[in-house]
Amino acid sequence: MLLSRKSVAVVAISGLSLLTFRSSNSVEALASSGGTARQTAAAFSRSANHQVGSGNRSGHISRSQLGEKRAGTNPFQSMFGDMASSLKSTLAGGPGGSNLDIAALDQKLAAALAAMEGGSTWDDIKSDLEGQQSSEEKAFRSNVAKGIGAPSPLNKIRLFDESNKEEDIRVTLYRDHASWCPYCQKVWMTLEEKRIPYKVEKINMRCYGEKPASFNRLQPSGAIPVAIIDGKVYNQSNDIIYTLESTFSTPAAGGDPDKHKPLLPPQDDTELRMTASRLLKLERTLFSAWMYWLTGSERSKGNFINVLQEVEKELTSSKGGDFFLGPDVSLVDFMFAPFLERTAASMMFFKGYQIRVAKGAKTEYPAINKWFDAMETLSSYTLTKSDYYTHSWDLPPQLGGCISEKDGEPYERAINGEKTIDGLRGSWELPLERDLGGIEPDWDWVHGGDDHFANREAVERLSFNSHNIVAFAARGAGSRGMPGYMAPLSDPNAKPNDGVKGSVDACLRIVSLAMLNGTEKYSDDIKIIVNVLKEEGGSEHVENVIASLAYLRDRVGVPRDMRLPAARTLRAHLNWFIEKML
Ligand SMILES: N[C@@H](CCC(=O)N[C@@H](CS)C(=O)NCC(=O)O)C(=O)O
Repeated sequence: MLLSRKSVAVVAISGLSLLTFRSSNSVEALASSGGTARQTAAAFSRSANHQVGSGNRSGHISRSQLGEKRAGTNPFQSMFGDMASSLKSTLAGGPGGSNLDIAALDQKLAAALAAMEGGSTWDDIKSDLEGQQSSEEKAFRSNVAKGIGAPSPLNKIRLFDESNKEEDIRVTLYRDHASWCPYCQKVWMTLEEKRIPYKVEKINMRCYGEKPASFNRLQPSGAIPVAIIDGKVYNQSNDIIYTLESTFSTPAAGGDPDKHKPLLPPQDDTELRMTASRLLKLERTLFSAWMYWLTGSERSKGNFINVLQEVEKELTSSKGGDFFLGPDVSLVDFMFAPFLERTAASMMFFKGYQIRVAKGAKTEYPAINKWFDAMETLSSYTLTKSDYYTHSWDLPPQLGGCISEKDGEPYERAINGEKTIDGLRGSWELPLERDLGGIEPDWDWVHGGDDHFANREAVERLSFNSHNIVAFAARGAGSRGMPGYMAPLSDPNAKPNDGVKGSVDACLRIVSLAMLNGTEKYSDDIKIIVNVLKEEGGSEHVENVIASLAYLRDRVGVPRDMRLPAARTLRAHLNWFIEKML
């Protein structure tokens, strides 16, 4: 039985459509764009050896250690660990193993599903969903394909509105598949905020895959982002951003006032331009201070706090608004955003140091909190925004490891879905605590008074691509791929366990229906399905189904697959089903 317990190497999912990642050799750390930070990043770069099996260098955590660590904190693992013996003894023996008649089991499942009131095929689920969706939600896929309406990480093309034509697009952005790269994020936000039409090419980071030869020819270092603007290749994020700013800086007369809006103060506002340039230096200083503490010891904490307080001071003195340069968002905010976001997530998880708090909670950083609130009013930001869980698992493979301190442990458990901060129950358990118990305030920006939107978003992603998602989840009970990858949640070469697919499909249908109509409504149906799984499948099969659901749950990435509230509700509903099988 292959649980993800030891083999945390698995594959990431893109828009819950499967990617085929390939092997990786080494990777640069989150390199910086200049000054002290460049030296810092280069040092991290050297310490980051992303070959699988590489040892523990400079105190960094090796990939296998990361795997162990994930195993130790994995909510399923702890649940399973606690209950493994009872699972074995209470499950009806059943045929199990290689004698299992999968066709007969799948037939029984199909009969049980067919008997469900209201229908339970994926088509039934889609029409149920459609009956609940707003007109904007209904238009989601067609808008994504056309590149209009609300932005999505799934966009391959972005026109904003139908007045822009595909043949007139002047910019192609190469950014990473998993939406992990902070340098890509700042370019992505700039394009969105300035409403510059663009195309997207998605490229693997080395910690989870290989890059196509065509990309390596364009960018021999392999680093992302790269952009082609009016036929010219730019391969540094800041060069891309400044070229976008200078090339697309005049708002169209009489048209959309945000189109090509300037994101830097006018030339003649020397004072504000000087402030901007001081702040850009501060951003790199913060980056260095963050890197030193994150990948090092508590000795670097004092310096980090000093720099963060300086950022707080700058934001407090910003005139007339909550952004760095006042009431309007600027490039300064976009330079800070990817790093402040990762800083808030990683300092909580690895160090137990809280920067972002829930609304109304006490904080030493009120201006930074207001800045986050202001950023979350922008679709250009919320589009690209990740969650603490995703960051906590994407940073170590990019950096060659992060160092955990004892104070971080309760937060790490909560972010990993293991236990709420009060330790009383699972943090990925229904009903979900708001703001992850005050650790990760992240609901208001998508709430809009409609709490159910997150469930609909998760069901949309599952039902649109259910076939591939089932196959993906079945890797949790399959075999690990060779070669492996530095990113502990990625393994493009993993093989699914075909025998589990029919059962996983059945579970995901119930999970989707429960997200649409409430778990209560399915309390009898879930018993029937679980009974079939246990009686026809036996204990080994049930373990495989559990492993598959847990595998999927742990690999829902934000923003790549869905927004945070949707990811949280999906993770919790998968746990709801898992618990019923234990
Ligand atoms: N100075 C570059 C840094 C870019 C960079 O370090 N990118 C990283 C990802 S965050 C990269 O592409 N690393 C190689 C890889 O992961 O494949 C810029 O500002 O664009």
